[in-house]
Amino acid sequence: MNVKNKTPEPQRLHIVITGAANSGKSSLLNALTGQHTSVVSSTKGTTTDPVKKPMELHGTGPVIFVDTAGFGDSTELGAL
Ligand SMILES: Nc1nc2c(ncn2[C@@H]2O[C@H](COP(=O)(O)OP(=O)(O)O)[C@@H](O)[C@H]2O)c(=O)[nH]1
Ligand SMILES: [Mg+2]
Repeated sequence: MNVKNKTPEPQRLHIVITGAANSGKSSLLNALTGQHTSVVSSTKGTTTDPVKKPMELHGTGPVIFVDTAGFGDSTELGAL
């Protein structure tokens, strides 16, 4: 782990991606990080638990992106 990644999670600016199910939240996270951080699927409810990705933002410093399940998931898994 390099020095930049040593900032503990509570001290990082949290940037949370929220919105309706299937609206492209996970796609946005992957675009922002340039990595396949979160699974993208046309199936609602693919993201269940929050997916966290620590990053260093130029001009901002240590942040953590959080991808969420979102709202309006009417599937059986969403109900859980
Ligand atoms: N047309 C279009 N489809 C998108 C876009 N972003 C994501 N998708 C598609 O929308 C579906 C849901 O994307 P996903 O990122 O998993 O949404 P999430 O449920 O909000 O995380 C997938 O089939 C993606 O390929 C976009 O900007 N345009
Ligand atoms: Mg998702």
